[in-house]
Amino acid sequence: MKSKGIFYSFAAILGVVAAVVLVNLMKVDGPVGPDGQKTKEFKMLDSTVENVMLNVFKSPAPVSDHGKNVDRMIVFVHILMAILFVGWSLYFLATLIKFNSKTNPKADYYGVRSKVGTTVAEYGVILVEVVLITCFAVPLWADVVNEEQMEKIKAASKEGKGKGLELHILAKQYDWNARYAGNDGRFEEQALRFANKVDNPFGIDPEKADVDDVIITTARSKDNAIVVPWDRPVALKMTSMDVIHSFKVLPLRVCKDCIPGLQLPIHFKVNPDLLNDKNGKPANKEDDEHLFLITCAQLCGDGHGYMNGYLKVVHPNKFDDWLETKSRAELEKRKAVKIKPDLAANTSSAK
Ligand SMILES: [Cu+2]
Repeated sequence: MKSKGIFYSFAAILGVVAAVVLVNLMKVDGPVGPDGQKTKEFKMLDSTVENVMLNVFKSPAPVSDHGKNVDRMIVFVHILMAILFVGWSLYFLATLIKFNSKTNPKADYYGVRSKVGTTVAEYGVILVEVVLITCFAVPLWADVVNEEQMEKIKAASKEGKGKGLELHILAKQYDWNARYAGNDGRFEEQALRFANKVDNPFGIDPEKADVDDVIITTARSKDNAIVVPWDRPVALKMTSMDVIHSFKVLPLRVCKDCIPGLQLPIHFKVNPDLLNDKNGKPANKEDDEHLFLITCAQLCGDGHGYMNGYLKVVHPNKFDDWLETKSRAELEKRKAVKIKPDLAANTSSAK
């Protein structure tokens, strides 16, 4: 009996390993990734995945490099859940009919004797779930929150050579705020004593004149959107000022919790080849712009449903111009504010 158990356990482990290896063998060479190395991707079933996402789930097409991987996970999990729903429903109905009180007036302590069918079903579900987790979910998660990649993007953002962008996202009831390092490539230090929800959510010293961080507060209007470039890796560092929110931009396939006290990472790259206009034609020329809605994916209070914002995706050159102008304007604005009290003092002393 004991050796039989060991044999089954061994066979189960071997089966799982074989399934994982077989699924991974289906991978073919994909496009070059942000680290300059060729990625591996699953081509099989991709047209089905795309079809289900666009036509059944009515989702917008993904525009980020990792978007396809997220779609695969969504579709595969839904297919598994649909099979389980139908399977368990049929099993439930069969049980109701087979073991009704007319044919079985007395309850049977032992129940079903043969367990082959249910055992095969249960181990089949475990096998599929292990394949989903190891072949799709874990690699995807490791890819979008890859620490090494995050550090590379941050370093590139600091150098300011246009190879990466580090962007800080701050959620609060009920809007989205963002901060860029500005022309000096350096994020100004934050202090809790300066932070307030009205005009200084990031807690920058209001007395400091040499700060050129670009801050977008309440990205609620299209003219005040959070701007990112396409074809450039973007590393987000996200947190919240009050309760848990979740930053979600559906076409980017980015959805990540913003939790008070934590700085959570996620990175993405918008693929210009996936950017189309409303008629499905490529829209990645220098003057093209794409406006995506930011929504909150965590119930965060009575204004949760209205917690929307805008994210604008533009050509990298346009982005560089925008950031430079904004950063310069921010510096000048701060200097002007810093000068004002002195002017006022001079005026009052002249009186
Ligand atoms: Cu919310």
